[in-house]
Amino acid sequence: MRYIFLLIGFKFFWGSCDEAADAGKMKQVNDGNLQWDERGYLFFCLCMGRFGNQADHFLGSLAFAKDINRTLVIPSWRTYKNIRFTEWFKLKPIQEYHRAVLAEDFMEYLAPQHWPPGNRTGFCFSYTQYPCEMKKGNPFGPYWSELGVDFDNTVNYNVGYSDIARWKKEFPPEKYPVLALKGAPAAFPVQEENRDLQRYLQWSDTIKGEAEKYINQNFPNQTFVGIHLRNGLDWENACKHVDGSTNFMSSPQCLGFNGKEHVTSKLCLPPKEEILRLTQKVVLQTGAKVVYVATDKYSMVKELEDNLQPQKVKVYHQDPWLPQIDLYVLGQADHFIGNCVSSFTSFVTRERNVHGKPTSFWGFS
Ligand SMILES: Nc1nc2c(ncn2[C@@H]2O[C@H](COP(=O)(O)OP(=O)(O)OP(=O)(O)O)[C@@H](O)[C@H]2O)c(=O)[nH]1
Ligand SMILES: *[C@@H]1O[C@H](CO)[C@@H](O)[C@H](O)[C@H]1NC(C)=O
Ligand SMILES: *[C@@H]1O[C@H](CO)[C@@H](O)[C@H](O)[C@H]1NC(C)=O
Ligand SMILES: *[C@@H]1O[C@H](CO)[C@@H](O)[C@H](O)[C@H]1NC(C)=O
Repeated sequence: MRYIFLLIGFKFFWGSCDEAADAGKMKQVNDGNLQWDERGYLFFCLCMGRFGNQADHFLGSLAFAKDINRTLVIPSWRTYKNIRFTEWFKLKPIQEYHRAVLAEDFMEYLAPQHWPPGNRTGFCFSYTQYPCEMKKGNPFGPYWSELGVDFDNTVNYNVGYSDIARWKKEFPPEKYPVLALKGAPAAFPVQEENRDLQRYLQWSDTIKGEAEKYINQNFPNQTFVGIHLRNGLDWENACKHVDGSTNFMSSPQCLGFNGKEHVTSKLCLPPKEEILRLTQKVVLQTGAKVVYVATDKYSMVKELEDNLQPQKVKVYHQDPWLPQIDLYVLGQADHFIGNCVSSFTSFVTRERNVHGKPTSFWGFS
């Protein structure tokens, strides 16, 4: 009975203020609409890396929440502060996949009664009895503090995230209503079988609106090639030692998940000639007159435009205030060329796969 009521509660709410919720302005529910779920909750911090890494972890954790049959407390994204999930993505598609509630709403409407201060247990993955310090370091401390969480005691676990039976047995919801984990219960990079969960990450109207506005003001209705140039100093350093390894960061997205092919420095940090060559090849194939460049550092606009003069191509680069706007535009391109090692690229690749759009990678054929 209780669960039926819960479903009706959500449904009613979706109908009534979905658009406002998408804009991230309105609360997910009004008090009283959100019912406690006796099947328990999964709560954690997306505390590793920047957005690309966090998105990988988010998808694996979403699958895990469903597997252990607990409601997902959707973590805030982490920049230098917590970002409510709905600022960037819609809530409803996630809930179509699995029961979920925003972390901010969980804290406001459910925690005071059902997970009160004084009764909050944190869980750390550990093989030994290493102290479980939930809030030690950045972003762990700020993440929980911004949500108003302090921990009263801790538990160490060494159960793998694929061992669902053991999770259910060792951590039943009757005994542990809220599993608050220090890190995300997921692999990096996201496992092959979870890549398709990307379909439930649908851009908020705010991100969509801003990115579409840029497209419409600059190259409306035109065929365009989107490219991702990951070439900042941190990346140059990361790529120095890749030669010979079979698995490096997000490289399985092009090399495959069984780790047979080798990562090369050309794949990780493609030389300029490779960028000019492949972009021109794709421009000729698609007949595009527009190339859109997203980068963390150097956009190569002049070099690209000079090289594409015979094709009369115009090159755009906006350096948006939010990286998510670049991600959106790259997702819309008629063809995308990305960096196979980058999880930022991987986000775009997965989204494009969901919609059957083609992707190529620098230094890879
Ligand atoms: N706007 C914009 N920012 C980018 C671009 N490429 C990288 N960045 C920034 O750099 C960050 C890179 O970190 P991740 O998103 O985790 O992706 P990654 O390429 O796997 O990099 P590492 O995590 O550093 O290994 C992104 O989140 C952005 O903040 C880009 O094309 N455009
Ligand atoms: C989830 O838990 C509920 C309550 O224990 C149970 O009835 C239901 O079958 C479970 N669902 C799955 C998919 O395990
Ligand atoms: C407090 O925690 C214990 C064990 O973790 C749990 O059994 C109990 O239901 C919790 N009480 C409340 C009010 O959350
Ligand atoms: C782009 O195409 C749409 C529909 O095909 C049309 O409504 C719109 O006016 C076009 N925009 C421009 C700027 O040409």
